[in-house]
Amino acid sequence: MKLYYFLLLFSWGLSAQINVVPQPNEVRYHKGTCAIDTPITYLKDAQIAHPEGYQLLIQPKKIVAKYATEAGKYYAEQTLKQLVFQAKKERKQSLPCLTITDEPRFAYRALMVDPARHYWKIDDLKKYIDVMSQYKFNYLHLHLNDDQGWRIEIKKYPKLTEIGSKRKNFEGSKRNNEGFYTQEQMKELVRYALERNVQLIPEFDIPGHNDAAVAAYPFLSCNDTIIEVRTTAGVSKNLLCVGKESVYTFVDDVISELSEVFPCKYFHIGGDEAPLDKWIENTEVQQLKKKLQTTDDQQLMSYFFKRVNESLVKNGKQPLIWMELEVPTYPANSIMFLWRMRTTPKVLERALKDNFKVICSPGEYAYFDYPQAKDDLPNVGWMPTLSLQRVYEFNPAFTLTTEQEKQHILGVEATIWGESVKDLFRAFYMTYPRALALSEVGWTQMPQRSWQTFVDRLEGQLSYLWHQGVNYRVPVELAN
Ligand code: TNX
Repeated sequence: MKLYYFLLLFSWGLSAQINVVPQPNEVRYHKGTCAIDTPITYLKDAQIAHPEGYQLLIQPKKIVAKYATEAGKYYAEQTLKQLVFQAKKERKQSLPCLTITDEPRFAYRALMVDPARHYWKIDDLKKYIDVMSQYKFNYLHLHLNDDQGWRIEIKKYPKLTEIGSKRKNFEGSKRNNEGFYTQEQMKELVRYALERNVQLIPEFDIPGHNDAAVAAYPFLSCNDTIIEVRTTAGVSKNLLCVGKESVYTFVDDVISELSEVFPCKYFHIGGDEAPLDKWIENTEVQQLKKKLQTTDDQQLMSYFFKRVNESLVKNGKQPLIWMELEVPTYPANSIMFLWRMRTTPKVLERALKDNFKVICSPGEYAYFDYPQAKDDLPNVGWMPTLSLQRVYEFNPAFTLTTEQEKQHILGVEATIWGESVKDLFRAFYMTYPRALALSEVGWTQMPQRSWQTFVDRLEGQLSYLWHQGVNYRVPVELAN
């Protein structure tokens, strides 16, 4: 024990630890310091094997950033910016000499926002991207439609936005109940994000969560149901109808238009929380079941996604899906989201058996719409608490042991569901500091991760956010 303290003090005295989030995977400290206005030499270097990898060399008279692609260059800059901020905060004129050799643990590191539940202005999405990209997140998943709103222009179906983007007050609140993005605005946002190494992934959530689309075009539902855009949270039964050819034409049209707007190869098609009641009682669906020679209603979901996937493949896209364990099969090229609480072992077992890749977004670690402490916001009765420490403890490899098994994990994503996230101010509050922990979950190898050093770096990072005008929750429980 004593030796441990001695070593700790000794190493602290030798070189104060740098404060970078996510923690770089290799840091070697050298003697000496380097003035913070020293010019930077940028070197494209084929030796850097990982497309997002970089090397940052800080030497007494020069700073060199080496990278293989623009992504690596951007990340070298983000690391350096944090080092300079830390030095200035500590009122130092110099940086410690060191060599950082860094690359991500996972290829996919994402956040999801939900402008369907509460509309976000484009400028707010830009601000959100600015901040996340500093922490080396490389995908922003946009949940663009839900029962409570349709948010993207589709030229062939103008009522989606004329009708579907407006609703009465949501659970009594008057805030951000209306709005949508034109395709031109979204294309500009795509470019803006790419400059920060963030790819935008559209989500067209089907067949469930579609009250807004059905309100605009009743033919999309099984019984041509007349409804309004939903004004409460919860799960709706007005699914897009699996038994109508006109639905597949609609889906194909929407996918084709969105594929033009979003160049990313990934395309999220939802798949969550689809109660089949209205399918089961519909005569057209019953005929379809006969044709498919099945008595299992969930085979209808498999059939639906098989058809939808034809549109995706045609447009050069690969499906991302909120996996539901009761759905017997999904298209072979799908990437499945692990999201429901208490389903991790079963989803992993199926990933190994059916050989699909997984994005880990489990409720236990990655639902950032949940409060960060007991009695904190949002005060919604059913939500469990998701603390900063718990997010930090997340290891997306779970129980997988061999390298071959671990290959199934593509990465991580936190979801900021929008029912109680009414604006950017609240979204930042829910996201930070938990996204700092998640950035390390996605980027840093396990041996380099430590809750204790994360806590030590937290104050400096919160100050970095503060200087950018970013709202966050102060983790008061760590103050003792
Ligand atoms: C479930 S998670 C949903 C969302 C809600 C969320 C609230 C998922 C794929 N579906 O529609 O916003 O719970 O936590």
